[in-house]
Amino acid sequence: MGQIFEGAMSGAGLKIAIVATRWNEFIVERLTAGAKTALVQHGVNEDAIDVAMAPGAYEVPFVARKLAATGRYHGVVALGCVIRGATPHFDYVAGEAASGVAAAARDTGVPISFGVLTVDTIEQAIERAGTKAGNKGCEAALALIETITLCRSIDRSTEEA
Ligand code: INI
Repeated sequence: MGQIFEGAMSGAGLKIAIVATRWNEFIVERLTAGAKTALVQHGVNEDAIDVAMAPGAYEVPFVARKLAATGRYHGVVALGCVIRGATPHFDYVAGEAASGVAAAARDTGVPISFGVLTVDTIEQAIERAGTKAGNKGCEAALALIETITLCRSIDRSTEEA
């Protein structure tokens, strides 16, 4: 049987950056708090978490890429909240946030998790920012730890081979 690679949920020793937006700050500050709590609960030192404030979700990929490219972080958590309005603006901003974050992670080789809410209403945003549908900032932080440690496990097996 082949090998199974898995992440571990330990963030001890990790250095993490969070990029969060000023847009919809009421929601995004809750996502940021959720992400920080999850990271610390899983062993990341509070002093090892840096936060960069981007204007809006459209700028998140650019800032995430910048943080990743410094080489100072094991991973980046991207947080924001795009709420659908009456115009197609939502689709451009939300689309760029999602594809831009994915491209930044691919191009830099640094894991970047996606905790940008894309919702129709403010109520849906509140539900996902620490109320009845959980906290997507927390989920993004956990996904990041899992991805970082999964990559380490793959790297270790390559070194052993
Ligand atoms: N930015 C957001 O983060 N959320 C939104 O809901 C939003 N809306 O609705 O427009 C938004 N727009 C700003 C955008 O992200 C850029 O900051 C702006 O276009 C300047 O580049």
